[in-house]
Amino acid sequence: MPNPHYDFLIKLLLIGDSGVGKSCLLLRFCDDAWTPSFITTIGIDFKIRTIELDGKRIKLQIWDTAGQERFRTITTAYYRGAMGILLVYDVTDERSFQNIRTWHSNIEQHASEGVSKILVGNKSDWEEKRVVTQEQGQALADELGIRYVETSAKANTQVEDAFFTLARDVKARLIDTAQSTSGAPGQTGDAAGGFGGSGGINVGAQGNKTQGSCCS
Ligand SMILES: Nc1nc2c(ncn2[C@@H]2O[C@H](COP(=O)(O)OP(=O)(O)O)[C@@H](O)[C@H]2O)c(=O)[nH]1
Ligand SMILES: [Mg+2]
Repeated sequence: MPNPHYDFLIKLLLIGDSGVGKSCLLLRFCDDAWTPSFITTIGIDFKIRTIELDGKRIKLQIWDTAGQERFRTITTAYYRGAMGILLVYDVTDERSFQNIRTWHSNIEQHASEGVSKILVGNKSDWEEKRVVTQEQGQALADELGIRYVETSAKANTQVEDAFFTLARDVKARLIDTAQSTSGAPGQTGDAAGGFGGSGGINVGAQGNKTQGSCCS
C-alpha cells in the first residue's frame, strides 16, 4: 500500500523532563504497550498512529526525544514543523512540574507561532507518591492558557484523551487556516515542514468523497 489514505497529517511532539514518562506515553498510545524499564535507553524517533476524528482520518506522527532533554539540548530542528506539543510532567516529581515553565518558554522561542499545546500530568496512578495536586496542574494550565489532563501510561488512564484533545485542536486550526487562505495552497506549506510541504492537509487525494471541503 504505497499511498495510505488520510485527510490530515499532523506532527506532534512530546516535551518535558527526563523520566516523566514521555516514551511510555508514546508506547501506550501507539502500541497499547507498557514497559517499565528499558525504554529510557532507547532512542525512538517517532511513531505513527492513524485515528479518526469527526469522520476524518488523521495520521499522527508523534516525535519523542532520545534523552537529549536531560541536557536541555532540544534544538530548533526538533520543533520544526510541529503542530501540537504535549508538555509532560510527573505528578510525583515537583521539579518536573516547576520546569514546565522553562519548557514552555523554550517552545515559545523555537516552535512555530500558534502551535497547539496541552499540559499533561503523568503517573496519576501513583497516588501515594503524588506531590503535585490536580488543582496545581489546572492552575498552571490556566496561567499558560492551555488545556490540562492527568494521565497514567502505566494504568492506561486518559492517555487517549490527551492525544485526541490535542489532535482535535490542531485539526480545527488547520481547517481555519485552510479556510482563511483558500485558493492559496502554498500558504500552509510552512506549518508542515518535514512533510514535503504537503501542508498537512491531504484533501482530495482520494477522489474526495468527503463533503464540505474547505479547499475546493
Ligand atoms: N507509576 C508510573 N510510572 C510510570 C508511568 N509512566 C512512566 N513511568 C515510569 O517512569 C520512568 C520513566 O519513563 P520514560 O517513559 O522512560 O520517561 P521519559 O524519560 O520521559 O521518556 C520509567 O521507569 C517508567 O516505568 C506511569 O504512568 N505511572
Ligand atoms: Mg524517553
